[in-house]
Amino acid sequence: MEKQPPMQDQLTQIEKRALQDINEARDLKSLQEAEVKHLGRKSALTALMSKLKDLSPDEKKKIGPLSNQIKTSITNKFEEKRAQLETIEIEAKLKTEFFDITIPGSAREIGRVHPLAQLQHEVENIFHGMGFTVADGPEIESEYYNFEGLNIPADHPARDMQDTFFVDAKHEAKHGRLVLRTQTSPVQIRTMEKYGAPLRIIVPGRVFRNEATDASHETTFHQVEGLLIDTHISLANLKGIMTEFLTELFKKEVSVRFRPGYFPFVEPGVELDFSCLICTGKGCSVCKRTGWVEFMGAGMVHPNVLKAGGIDSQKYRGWAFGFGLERLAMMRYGIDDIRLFHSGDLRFIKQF
Ligand code: FA5
Repeated sequence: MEKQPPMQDQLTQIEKRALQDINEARDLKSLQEAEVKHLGRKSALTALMSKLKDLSPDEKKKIGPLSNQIKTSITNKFEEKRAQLETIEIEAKLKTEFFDITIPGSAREIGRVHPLAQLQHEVENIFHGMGFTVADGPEIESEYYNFEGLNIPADHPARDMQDTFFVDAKHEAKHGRLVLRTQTSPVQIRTMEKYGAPLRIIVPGRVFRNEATDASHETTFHQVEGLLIDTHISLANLKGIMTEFLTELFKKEVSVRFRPGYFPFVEPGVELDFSCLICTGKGCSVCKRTGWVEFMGAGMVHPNVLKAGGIDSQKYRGWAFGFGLERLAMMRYGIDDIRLFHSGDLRFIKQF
């Protein structure tokens, strides 16, 4: 049988081979294999240590601690190398994998309510608090509801006041041609037909006019219609309601005034102005030095309109109004161009 070198030399050899394998291991898998080979149950080191018990006490004293020291040293080297390889493998993975956990997350943008919608909700809340119901109607409307029912016959010059988009549909509506509604007033007749009197509604909604656009005119904009029908109603009620509404909206004392105005569906018709909030009535560029801001058209509902809505004009009276939501938002937020609202420009929208 071949004579074994002394145990001390065997241990030095074992350590040398183990360190060489550790050095050469290029990945965690080969390192793991080397670890089994050099520290596992079938390793030369384990075999050698199992023979320690057969040694003489003197040799045991020498070889025992030495073998433990070598085992610890090899174990530590494996640990060191494992840590190194793990770092290398993670870095390699991060380079090739799609998901890099070290990149800071991209914040999710939170949307916000459009300024017109915000204002519309406020308007609805205030009127709701005064007993008004929110109603709506179709944006594609018949000529009857948009004009005739509102006391504007086909040959009436008032048709020219609201340039109209006609819908090129083959199907003829029951009440004349189809139009994009030019105002929210057709909903007056629709709600009268549906609910009768008494009635207390507001109608916020989109309307369309075939007009050239500029800083204060859009082809698509929003109106808020108001209609109150009951037995003892006068313009004094309208003045009170609008003073309350504007004071609540602007959180400031606001007064209103009437001027004569013409709309075929009201008699008498008025224009309602409110006191300028910028100069509180003294006169500034916003109110064109008048101290008053033009706000809306209104008036007592014409008996022909009550009749069209199926309401007894001998028993009931009422008033109606209509204002532009964009123009109100412009005053409220100091916006100088109406075209910004529908521009889709996020720099504008994000300011609200
Ligand atoms: C009307 O549309 C009437 N239906 C209002 C009314 C209702 C009167 C009930 C009496 C009784 P007018 O055309 O003035 O009226 O429009 C009402 C408001 O819509 C205006 O005061 C203005 O604020 C807004 N407006 C009108 N045209 C445009 C436009 N091209 N762009 C933006 N806003 C507009």
